[in-house]
Amino acid sequence: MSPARDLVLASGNAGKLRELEALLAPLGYRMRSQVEFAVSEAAEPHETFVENALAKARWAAQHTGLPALADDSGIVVPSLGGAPGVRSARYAAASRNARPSDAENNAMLLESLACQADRRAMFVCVLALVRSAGDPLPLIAQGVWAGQVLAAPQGTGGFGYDPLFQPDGVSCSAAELSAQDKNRMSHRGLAMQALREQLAATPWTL
Ligand code: ITT
Repeated sequence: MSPARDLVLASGNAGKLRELEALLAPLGYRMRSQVEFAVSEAAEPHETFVENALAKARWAAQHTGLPALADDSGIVVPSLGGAPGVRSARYAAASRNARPSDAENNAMLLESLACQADRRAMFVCVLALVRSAGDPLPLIAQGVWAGQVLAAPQGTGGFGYDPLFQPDGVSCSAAELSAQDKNRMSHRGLAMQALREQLAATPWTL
């Protein structure tokens, strides 16, 4: 049996890390958080999820010398022109360096939608996997989970905007789903499934 390969998870978000670890467990990597290596937060200056995911993966690979997986994700609301989008983590930020709480971001989203009849939304996740900081062929996978923004938060599970998101075909919020059900349906679960297919198809493994 080959020894487990180390893979750095390029995220400081505890909710994401929990979900990614469960989704990656069957792949047999030894997962190491970038926090273990004291990697600082990467800059996320880009307007697209894919560019930010790649920037975060490269940053973690550069600072650890290991293959790295990053997740850039957020909630996209078409009637708000795509906001909060790539700025989901900092939607309610009063200043450039502020990191609002999930409750503050949720309150801001409800306020933004107060006069909108169209509450359709989608969670988006882009995963970027690099074998090294200079990898010329990163693996990129995307998942989209469609639903609606609820009128008030519901449930205590998950993280981020989960209490406000009712997925299509489900009669509760994402925060009321079990961790297993969320991972099976979610943007992150779908992106991971696509990434697994790419990993299985590439002759250039980690
Ligand atoms: P890292 O960059 O360190 O991974 P982050 O929280 O800054 O952590 P993002 O820039 O990708 O990550 O922002 C993602 C935000 O989108 C996150 O903070 C949540 O507010 C929201 N989000 C993403 N996935 C979510 C999910 O599954 N459920 C609820 N909210 C989610």
